[in-house]
Amino acid sequence: MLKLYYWPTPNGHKITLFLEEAELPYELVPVDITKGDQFQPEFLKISPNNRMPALVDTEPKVGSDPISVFESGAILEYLADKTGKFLPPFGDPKRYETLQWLYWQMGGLGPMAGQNHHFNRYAPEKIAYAINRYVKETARLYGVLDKRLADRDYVAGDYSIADMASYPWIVAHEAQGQDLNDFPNLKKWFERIRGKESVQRAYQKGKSISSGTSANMTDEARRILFGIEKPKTA
Ligand SMILES: N[C@@H](CCC(=O)N[C@@H](CS)C(=O)NCC(=O)O)C(=O)O
Repeated sequence: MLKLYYWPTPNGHKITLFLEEAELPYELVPVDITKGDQFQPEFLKISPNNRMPALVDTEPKVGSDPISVFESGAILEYLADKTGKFLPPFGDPKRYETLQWLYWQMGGLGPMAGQNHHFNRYAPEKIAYAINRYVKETARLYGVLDKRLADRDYVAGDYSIADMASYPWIVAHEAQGQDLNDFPNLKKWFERIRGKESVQRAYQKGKSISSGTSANMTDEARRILFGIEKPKTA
């Protein structure tokens, strides 16, 4: 059985996109990061960085001990290798084309768009320099993806883990201060992926776990996630 430790955020959605597209059976284990579940000792044993998603495979292909994996990019790669889907095999040049875009997302688009969300939505003060920095950097990265998609339907040829990693971060484009009309190839790609039934199912699964949006985060959640203390009332 595949147990996915999950909360419906962009990094969580990446993995349900894979599981739904591959039609694999899995169990969702909610990790409510707004309540501090990510700091529970049992969870830290499989995800020492106190972040979700994390995956436990109780029936690995090799050996009999369960395998646990944290970091969404590593989880996507694990699932691709386990199933032989959405990532070409070892030695195939297409594998490295796919992986370079996966790591581009992990090291670039994800962290930059994450900081964009933070300074635009959650930071207790609106710091113009930080907001501009991350909105501009997000726009630059959207531009890179747009250019890449000029002559192909998906980031690395066929629909792959590289697309699954980037798509959830484009979903929140408005909150990131981006207009998809400025990125026509990216917009077509976005609509192509949004139209997939597996993608609809993945996002529905997310809603069944939590319908809350990050826009209405409580003060307690801000404290847990960002160490932001409740503003003192006079
Ligand atoms: N690089 C990690 C990032 C994971 C991550 O940042 N997860 C967030 C939610 S999107 C989280 O669990 N946050 C909990 C916390 O900050 O305490 C990955 O891609 O898996």
